[in-house]
Amino acid sequence: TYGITRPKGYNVSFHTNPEMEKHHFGQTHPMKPWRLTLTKSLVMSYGMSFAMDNYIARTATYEELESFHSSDYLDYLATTPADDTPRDDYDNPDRPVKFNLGGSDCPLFQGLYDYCSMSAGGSMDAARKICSKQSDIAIAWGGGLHHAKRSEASGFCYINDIVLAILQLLRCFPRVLYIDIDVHHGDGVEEAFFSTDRVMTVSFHKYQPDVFFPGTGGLDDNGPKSEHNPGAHHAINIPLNDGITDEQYEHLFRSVIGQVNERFRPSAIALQCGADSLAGDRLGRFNLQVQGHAACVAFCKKLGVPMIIFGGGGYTPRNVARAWAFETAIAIDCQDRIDPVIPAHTPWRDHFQHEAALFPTLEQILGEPRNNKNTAKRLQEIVAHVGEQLRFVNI
Ligand code: TV1
Ligand code: CA
Ligand code: ZN
Repeated sequence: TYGITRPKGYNVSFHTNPEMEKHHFGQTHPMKPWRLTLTKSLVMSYGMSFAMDNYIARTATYEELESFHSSDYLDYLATTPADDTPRDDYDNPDRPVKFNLGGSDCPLFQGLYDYCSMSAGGSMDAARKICSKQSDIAIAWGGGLHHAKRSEASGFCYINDIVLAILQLLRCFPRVLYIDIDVHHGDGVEEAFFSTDRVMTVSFHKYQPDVFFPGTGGLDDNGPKSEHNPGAHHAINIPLNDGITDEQYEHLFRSVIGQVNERFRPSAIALQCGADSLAGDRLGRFNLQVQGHAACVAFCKKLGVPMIIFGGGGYTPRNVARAWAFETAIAIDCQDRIDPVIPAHTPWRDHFQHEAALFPTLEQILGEPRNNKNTAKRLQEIVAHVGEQLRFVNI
């Protein structure tokens, strides 16, 4: 291995469930749970596991899921056949679409309920390790499913593991900052905490209503401004155009999160690291490299508050794995000690054969660059708007 040792003075935990990775949304569906297998194979072959506490995630119980979701919805979700049931028992095209379950984005597949409970279990375990102070950073790459609503599936998300994890954090921390760098708007998490001032949500995303999913998250959407809503001004949205670069994104992230941190003083951070904001993503439209994406993780870590790191979107599996493995390295502070060449014994190594090197080198670019439609002027306006919103936030 690379002589990777435990970071000094703090503890990182890594929450996975190998059973989760075996599920399929369908042949052509962009969400590929096996990207988690690729990620873990990199993390393990670099020897990073020795520097963390590794846990197999529990499956979340029905009662735990009920802390956010309605029982009507959960009961319907639970009618999907278990992992060991033969396929044609449920694959019925005449089945009505209820709770947005069964369409092309959120298909009903075999073992769906188990898959959801595993994703949620990992995120809730991560939250509990943070609450008990056994971990300072807890990593749950199988979570981050930010679109799920109380009684509705949406955008490949069925159970909102992030909301469930933040509800756990709120038992032990006065204020939680949620940050979302997935290319899509974190609408489900934002909505769940619309009426509390104990959670501030900040999502960076591509914004182009009627064209790009989910179409919400404009600059002026800062939470319902009804008269007695303590949650007003506690939703921050950073709407972006195609092709944003590392340089612009990092600058924006530092300015926005720097200001938010000063004003809101979070006692814990929940960071959704959707990797569909990387260049070359099958669904995303940005030009971020692993460096730019990972710089967000490094910046949050430096704020020095306990943090959960979730996965999320990410539809070019080899890039997802590279980013999440590198971000795991940042969590344990070994990113400078890792050889850029992929270890020969890495399982699934073939998936990375097109890369000269695994870890970021300067000349290494992910995907064809997209035309950059973000002007410096617009990005300045965004930072100024965030400053104005934060003047309403008093802790
Ligand atoms: C099956 C097969 C489903 C191929 C879905 C892309 C597919 C998409 C598919 C797809 C696809 C979306 C919409 C349109 C809403 C619909 C995990 C009015 C090639 C967190 C979810 C994006 C992103 C949903 C999830 C979006 C996340 N884009 N091929 N579906 N209808 N849905 O636009 O934020 O990353 O695209
Ligand atoms: Ca986002
Ligand atoms: Zn996404």
